[in-house]
Amino acid sequence: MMSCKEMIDACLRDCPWGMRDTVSVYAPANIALCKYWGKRDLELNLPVTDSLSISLGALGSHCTMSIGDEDAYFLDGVWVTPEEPFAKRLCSFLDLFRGRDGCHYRVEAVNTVATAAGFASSASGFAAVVMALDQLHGWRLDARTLSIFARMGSGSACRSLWNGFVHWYAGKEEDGSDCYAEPLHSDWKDLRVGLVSVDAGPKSVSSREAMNRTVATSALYGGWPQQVDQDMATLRDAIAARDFQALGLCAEQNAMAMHATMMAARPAVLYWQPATLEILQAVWSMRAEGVPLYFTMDAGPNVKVLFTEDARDQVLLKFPDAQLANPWET
Ligand code: 2P0
Repeated sequence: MMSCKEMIDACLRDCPWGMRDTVSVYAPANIALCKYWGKRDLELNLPVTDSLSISLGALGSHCTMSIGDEDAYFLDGVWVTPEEPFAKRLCSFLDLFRGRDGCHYRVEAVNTVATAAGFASSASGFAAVVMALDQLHGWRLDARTLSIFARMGSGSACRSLWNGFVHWYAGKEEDGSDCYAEPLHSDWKDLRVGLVSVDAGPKSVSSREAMNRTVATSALYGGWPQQVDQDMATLRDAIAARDFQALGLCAEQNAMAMHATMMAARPAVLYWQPATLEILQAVWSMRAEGVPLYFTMDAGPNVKVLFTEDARDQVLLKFPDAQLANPWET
């Protein structure tokens, strides 16, 4: 079994090793329409199944990175102490890249996605760090390799290198060399995502822990890979045909199926709060009244709604505090 470090060293063997002063990059956050839920390799973040996401355009992570005398990390303008979990996780990720001389990095990350509203995205953060490293050192890696590197920071980060729809292939190789994401060509410009916040607080169970516990203990996990195969095909067809009803319904059902697997874990993982359920029911009521609106949910109590631009006013009337994203906005 190959480690992250061995894989990265192999990819960088023939690359130049420059040292630009400072670089600034941006990566969008992404929301899965067909979820990544379960790993076949915990170190390399290799998933059990494919997944498919939509990016959040201008909602994501700006990252300014430079070479320094020692590591220093700032999140939304605030210095992050080395003891904080965020700093530890970022530091061990950067350890994979420091080169022979063991250089140090100053990282300033600013999230435009509402971190304080519980939408903090490790996906856009790790994607931005990988893009910044590539530019800082002048590696000029292809997008596939950048996606593989981002995946090692956080699985869903491999989908955060592009706008629009992105397909992450689970692959079959033990070293993960065929496990990367790719954009899906689509010109569906009026599609929108709204982030509806329920709880800004930290989660009681991390998504990583919830995923691993579900795979290890949930009697319902066995049916998940087959469901994903069907949903991936449905979503790809819906995107090709620009069939919003098919896309929305499939995304909604996929999210519910994922939550069902974790509720059957032992001990159970239940992220929903009373307000979460109220939002789901509000979406169903609006749909019954003829508004084409669907939801998806990740490992947390917040809800994401899917709609097209013509329903914008109705969405904002119902969810005035929703943060809206245009997946193709740069
Ligand atoms: C997703 N989630 O597809 C799924 C759906 C949450 C629910 O990817 O352990 O932070 O870093 O690979 O990417 C969140 O899990 O997990 C996630 P790691 P990650 O968006």
